[in-house]
Order: sequence, then C-alpha cells, then structure tokens
Amino acid sequence: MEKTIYLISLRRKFLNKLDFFYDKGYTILENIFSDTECNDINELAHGLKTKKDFVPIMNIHKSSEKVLKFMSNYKLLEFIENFFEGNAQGLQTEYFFMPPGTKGFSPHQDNTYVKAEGNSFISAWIALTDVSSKNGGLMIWPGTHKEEAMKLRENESLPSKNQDPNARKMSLIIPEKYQVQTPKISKGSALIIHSWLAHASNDNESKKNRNALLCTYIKQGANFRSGNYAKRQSFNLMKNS
Ligand SMILES: O=C(O)CCC(=O)C(=O)O
Repeated sequence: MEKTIYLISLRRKFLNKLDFFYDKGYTILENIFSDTECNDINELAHGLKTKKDFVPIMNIHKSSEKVLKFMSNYKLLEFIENFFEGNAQGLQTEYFFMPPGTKGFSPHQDNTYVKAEGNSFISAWIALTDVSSKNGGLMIWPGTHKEEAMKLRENESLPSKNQDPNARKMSLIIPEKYQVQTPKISKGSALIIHSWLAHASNDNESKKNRNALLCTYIKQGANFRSGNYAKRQSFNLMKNS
C-alpha cells in the first residue's frame, strides 16, 4: 500500500512538471546525471579537440556512443515522450567548452532554425559544471513560447572567439512584459527548453570553463529543417539504457 502511495505521488510530481512546462516553456530536471557521467563527457570532448580552439563541437554524438547513451537517459526521455505523446528520436547535439571570456548566445528561439510543427521538437540543455549568471548560465524568458515565432533583428555585436559562429548574428525582439531569469543549474541537471522559448546565455566572466551539452529531440516522423551548419538528421536513441 505504501509503495502505491509513493508511486502515485511520484506520478503527480511528474505531471506537475509537465503542466509547469506547458505554462512557462521550461522546466529543470534536477540531478539526473552523476558527477562521473558528466566528467566522462567533458573528458571525451577535450580528447576530441586537436587544435587549441574551443569552438563548440557540433553533433558530438557522431563521435561516441557514450554521448548517445547519455542523451538517452530514461528520466529525460520519459519527460520528452510524454510531451510529444509519441516516440522521441535524437536530432542534434552540441558540446560547449565556453572558456573564460567567451561571450554568450544572443536571444533566440530554437524553432526559428528547426521549423518543426506543434509539440514535435524540444531541447535539453545539460549543465556539465554548476552554472549561474557569472559563468555563462542560460537566460530564459518564461512564457514567451506562447508567442511562437517572434521578430529578429541583426546583431551589431561582433562574433566571439570559441563560440558557435551563428550564436551572435541575430537577436530576438522580446516584448517588455516578459521578465528575464537566469536559473542556477547544478552539474548533472537538465534545463528543458520549449521549441519557442526565448533564451540566451550570459558571458563567461569566471576563471573556469562552462561545460554544457545541448541535446535536441524530434518526434518520430515529424518534419524539420536540416540546416547548413547544424546538419540535423534524426537518429535512434539507446532506449532502456
Ligand atoms: O550553451 C549556450 O551558451 C547556449 C546554447 C543555446 O542556447 C542553443 O544552442 O540553442
């Protein structure tokens, strides 16, 4: 009996998270990866860099099954597949080193680039170090996902060394009624981002790298834009791993 009550309360918490996500356009899944799992991905990424630049690695899952397994985490997939009401596939990954001094991403909505319909696309931004506003933590504008596509303007600021070349080209025009937040996210937690949620990242003003892995997912069979730089391709995840 006690076990049944425990399971019902777990299910209720899960459904509350989903309701919060529909309303605000984000949620945080706390501590779903261990320290060791995060360190393994950081080591793997550093091992893949031969040059002395720390530009993010696009589609790092293509280099290692470890990343595929990591992004197939059952707590992540449980959330995503409930949101999709269907099967999830991987779509794109990007590993960020973000060394000290790296400038953040300009405000954007991921679906501007992916162009998926309805609830068929979602992003999970996984902190591989503790993050805050001082070291490049993400900025979010809760509720903006309800606006769907918003207007963009060209950005006048210069690109940043060690950053994705597209990170700072355009900037979203966000209505003033939305308040920005920078949630503190602990290493091993995932910020789940609605396809139309406005988000950006702070500059890294700390003395250490801000490591993170962006994983995006598509509902099986849904359409999406591949993109010249991201070269998105849907792929199967390692379910039940
Ligand atoms: O990791 C970052 O600094 C921002 C990443 C991001 O927002 C994105 O790739 O959509």
